[in-house]
Amino acid sequence: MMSKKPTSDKSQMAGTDTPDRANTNAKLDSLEKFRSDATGQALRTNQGVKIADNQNTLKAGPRGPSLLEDFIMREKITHFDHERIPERIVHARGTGAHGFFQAYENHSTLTKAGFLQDPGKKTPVFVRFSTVQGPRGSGDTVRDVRGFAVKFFTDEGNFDLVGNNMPVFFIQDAIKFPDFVHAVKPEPHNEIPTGGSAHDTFWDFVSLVPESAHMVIWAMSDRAIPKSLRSMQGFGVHTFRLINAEGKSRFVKFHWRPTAGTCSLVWDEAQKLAGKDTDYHRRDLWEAIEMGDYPEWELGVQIIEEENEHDFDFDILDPTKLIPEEIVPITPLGKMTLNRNPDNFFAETEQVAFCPGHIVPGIDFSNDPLLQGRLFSYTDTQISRLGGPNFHELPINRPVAPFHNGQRDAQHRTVIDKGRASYEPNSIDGGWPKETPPAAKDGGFESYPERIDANKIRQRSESFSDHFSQATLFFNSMSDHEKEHIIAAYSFELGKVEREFIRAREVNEILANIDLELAKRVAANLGLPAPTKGTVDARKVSFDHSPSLSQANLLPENIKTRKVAILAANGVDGAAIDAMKKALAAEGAHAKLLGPTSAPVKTADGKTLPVDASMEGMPSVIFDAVFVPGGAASVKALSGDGVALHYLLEAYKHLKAIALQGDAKQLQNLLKLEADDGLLQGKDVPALTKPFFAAIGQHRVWAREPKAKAIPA
Ligand code: HDD
Repeated sequence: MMSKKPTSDKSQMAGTDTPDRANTNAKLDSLEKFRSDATGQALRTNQGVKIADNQNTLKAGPRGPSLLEDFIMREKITHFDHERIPERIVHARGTGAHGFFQAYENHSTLTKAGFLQDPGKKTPVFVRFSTVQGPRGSGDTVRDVRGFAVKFFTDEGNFDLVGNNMPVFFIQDAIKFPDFVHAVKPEPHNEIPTGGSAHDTFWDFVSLVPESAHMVIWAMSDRAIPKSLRSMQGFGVHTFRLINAEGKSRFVKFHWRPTAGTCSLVWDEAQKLAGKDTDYHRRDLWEAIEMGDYPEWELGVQIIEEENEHDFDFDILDPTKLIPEEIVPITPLGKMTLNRNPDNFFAETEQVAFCPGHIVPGIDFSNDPLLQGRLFSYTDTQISRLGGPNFHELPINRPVAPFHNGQRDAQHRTVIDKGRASYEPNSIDGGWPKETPPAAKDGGFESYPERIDANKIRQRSESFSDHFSQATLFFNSMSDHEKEHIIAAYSFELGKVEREFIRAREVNEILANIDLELAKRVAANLGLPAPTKGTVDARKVSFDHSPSLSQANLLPENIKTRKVAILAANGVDGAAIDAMKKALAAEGAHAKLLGPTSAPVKTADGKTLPVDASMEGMPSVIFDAVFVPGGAASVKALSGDGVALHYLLEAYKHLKAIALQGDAKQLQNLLKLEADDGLLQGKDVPALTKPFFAAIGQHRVWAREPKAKAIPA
């Protein structure tokens, strides 16, 4: 038998195609294009066979049994049967968007990371926001931490900044993560509650684990019910390192600050939204991008020189601690803009795979024990979630930096690897691909050569032992209304806990160590004896107030993208609607006209106005403010319409700005509502706009809150 002639080594070298291979590759490229647009294309099987009948299974006669032979039906059903992949063990509910990041200036003194050097360069990003506790189909507005994960597709490889909307975490060591997650997830016997932490196992765990105290008070604050994903801050949480071309390392904490300001829903609104619009946050982000209201965040860092590592009252490696901005201000690095919605939720948002271990030269890890554990967990979880180690080949995960290495095969390999040498060193493929030594620019990744001289032990550092000072700092830094919300949230959540000893432990052993007044108020709401002192000695800390932690100090500078409902019925003053719409548009805000039904309304001067929705279709909870124009007949109709009256009462209860023009002032009397800075009457629109917009700019009329409590929910 004649032996087959060996193919020449040269023809197998990466990048050198045989004619056959070039042909196959060209075909694959055009296939990819073909698949992305079905216009004018025939329906086919996955094997490319054209389908003649997509309505009927192959059967033995029109009334006979189905035939196993039907490869078209079997292929379709088999594929369908496997459409779902495991959801993320945490952060299952999420939504994503594309955009770009641009540095403000050259940050080479701080880092050699390429994407932070050139202010003219736009680095593509993909962001996924998420809740933590609930499954994929759970509500958006539940009380929970929000994930804030950003994948930077830099020229030097992918950098994932996988953070949250809170700057600290529940635990200090990754080995506790499964315990924490088991406790916060729905209870194992009945899988209740979906999406929230108001249940025994969560409070059992956190009341036994004082290191969680700081993060839990964040979770009981308004930060856990953000108004929108666009109005959340983001935090890298851990301390990282930035390293410049000279090899100088500095510690940093990453911060994202939204240009839209940081604000939240009120609790009753959040609960109602969970039912009235489960997709509220997802929809808001999607619509903002579609309308061209591109959300923006500034990326900044708090910088700590190596020599200052031990200058604080806490350990900067402890992820349950933040560094107050008043001590270390934020240095802005650049801006991220989200400007494109995904084409396909599954392919992009569901299949995106983040990992804190995805970093680029110029960035490095610290020894935070939570971060160190995360470096393992994320890649590991993708292997079961995305079905194997080739998830980096999925289009949404592929780096823009071209790469070659000796990794081969495994499930779902899509790259057709060329060449014979899948090992290094080699002499067959010219020795390629080869290592790149570290360098100031375009060098290989090099870990910071931190000196470590230690015993191998399982031990929590003594410097991690103060669990309450920063929880107290957070509570002290809140405005009065934020403090009230925190007290209400603890009372609500603990009120759902069945076991009284868990409630009591949280009050006496956690809250009393944060703030005695907080503990007493919550105890009173739960019918528990008031604690008289904490169980641990208060530490002396040098810092006990940080105004930058209060959302009262994080308001936006304008009312851009705010949404205003205009309520109208037949006989409405059409000119007032036009004037208000124009005035809002000039500020970049949006108005929707709502009628008693989805049918158009007639203005007093006989024009027909199409409405955007009925009042039930777009409830008050999805708006920032309400405007009711005059027009005697319209106001009369609204006065007798329970939905319209409830609309106004609900907006009032949720502390929103309400402007009543002309005859609409009667509604205020009818509903017996007291005027305040946000409940305004005016003869015409120009008289109303200034105070109305000022009230919208304040986000909520907090001074109204005590009165609004008397309004039925
Ligand atoms: Fe995590 C997902 C954020 C601690 C293990 N985490 C996940 C996501 C975010 C975070 C935003 C969703 C990413 C996406 O949208 O796909 N996680 C954090 C933050 C933490 C943190 C800010 C603490 C500072 N996580 C943490 C620890 C572990 C994990 C300590 C395990 C030891 N996290 C995971 C995970 C997930 C995940 C199980 C689930 C899905 C995934 O990774 O891709 O591996």
